[in-house]
Amino acid sequence: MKENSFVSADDIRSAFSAAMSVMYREEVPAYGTLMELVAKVNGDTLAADAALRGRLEATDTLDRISEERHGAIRLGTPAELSMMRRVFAVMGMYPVGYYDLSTAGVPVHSTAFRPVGEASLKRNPFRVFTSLLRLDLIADETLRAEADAILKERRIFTPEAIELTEKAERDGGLDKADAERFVAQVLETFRWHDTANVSADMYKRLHDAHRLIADVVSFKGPHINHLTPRTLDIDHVQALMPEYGIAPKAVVEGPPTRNCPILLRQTSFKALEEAVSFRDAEDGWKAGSHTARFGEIEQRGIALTPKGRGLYDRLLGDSRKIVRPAADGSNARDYETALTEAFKSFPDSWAEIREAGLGYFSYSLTEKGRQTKLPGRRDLETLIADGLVQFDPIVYEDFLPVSAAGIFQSNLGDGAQQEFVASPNQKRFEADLGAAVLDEFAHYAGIEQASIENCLKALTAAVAAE
Ligand code: OOG
Ligand code: NI
Repeated sequence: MKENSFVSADDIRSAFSAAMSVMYREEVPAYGTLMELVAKVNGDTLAADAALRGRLEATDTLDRISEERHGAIRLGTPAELSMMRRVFAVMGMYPVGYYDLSTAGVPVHSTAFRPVGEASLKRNPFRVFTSLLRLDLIADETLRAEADAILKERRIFTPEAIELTEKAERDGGLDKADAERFVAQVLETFRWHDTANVSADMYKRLHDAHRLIADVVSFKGPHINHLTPRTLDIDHVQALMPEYGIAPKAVVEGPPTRNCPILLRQTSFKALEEAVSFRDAEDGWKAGSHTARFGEIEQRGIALTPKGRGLYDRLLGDSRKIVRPAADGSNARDYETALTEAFKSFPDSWAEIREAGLGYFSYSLTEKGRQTKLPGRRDLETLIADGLVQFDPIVYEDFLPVSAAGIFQSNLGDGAQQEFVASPNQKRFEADLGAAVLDEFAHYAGIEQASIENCLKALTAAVAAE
């Protein structure tokens, strides 16, 4: 096969996220409503803020501003996870970061499959937050063995999806016809099934162990449980949700509203109760319901260094010691006040954030810098002070475990909180995945360092070129 006939991984990912969006809007009409609300608020925000519009025009693709940025699935077995890794690789999505949710009472650990290069992120940043169920955290040994046996029986990938993944691995890509088939076949894995794999009795036992265990074990596949478009004003969308007939979760997860946005803010509408059928003894079906699927929105800010992240975690912890957000929203205002108060000690200008070493920045030459030739290397701070080099925040492309736990919890039904013996287990996760996850901090540090090197090289290369 001619190499130049391959569709790029970025294009396959874009086609996949578009197809998933269409499918999910059909499956969950409230999600379509959320998309409309997001598009409207983004439009209003841009109309009211010419400076923001100008900035986004320069750095983003404005017509795709309201598109999905991520989704999430929950897998049941190591084999499912490692196959999923190979499928996502065909779409240019690689595992970044390790998230242990057991500390927050959710029996899973996770990674985010996402594009990593700047060009790929710009083309389409779609990621999938992918969790693996921790059966080892089910205390009841009989139930654990039963759940394991049920999961081992199911096949979440169509034979054609597996064949096409193998073909892409063998040949180094897929041509147009194969790429289209690949997207359609992989979409099947994410589809909702309203007929369960188990009896109503088994569902109840799994559900009693943890609602999430029931969600993973009871169905034929890892239905996409939410999609998440980008909003330019998360507080506004959160406030407007009720008017649009959708019930928001109690509080926005992550940092408070700030001048200089940091990390990631996210909120969701609560998962819907949906009709499902369970198997009964006579090979018939018994009516029931299941709650799993919702819609979310996100707004991203600067990626923080380990020092910045440490400060973020501490301040978030401090505010939650004062007010723990209740699931029913009764103390939402108090929580917001405590959060805003706590984050007053997090610098709120790019210059201060940079000087304190709290965030990652991308450095580039100013107009003056482009016209300057230097005889030798000078240190970065002098170049900035002399107006030769400027800096822009690097956007955080990953997730936050405390926020993720909040999103999980609000969608598992209020009051479903359970305690587990916390045991982070990255090595085991990576063995199950069949690969190491990329370290997010090292990744951002690498982008920052490369931008500094480019500036220094360009400034001295000007002399060499004389
Ligand atoms: C995943 C929740 C995590 C996020 O945005 O933090 C997540 C799930 O509910 O399966 O998507
Ligand atoms: Ni999410």
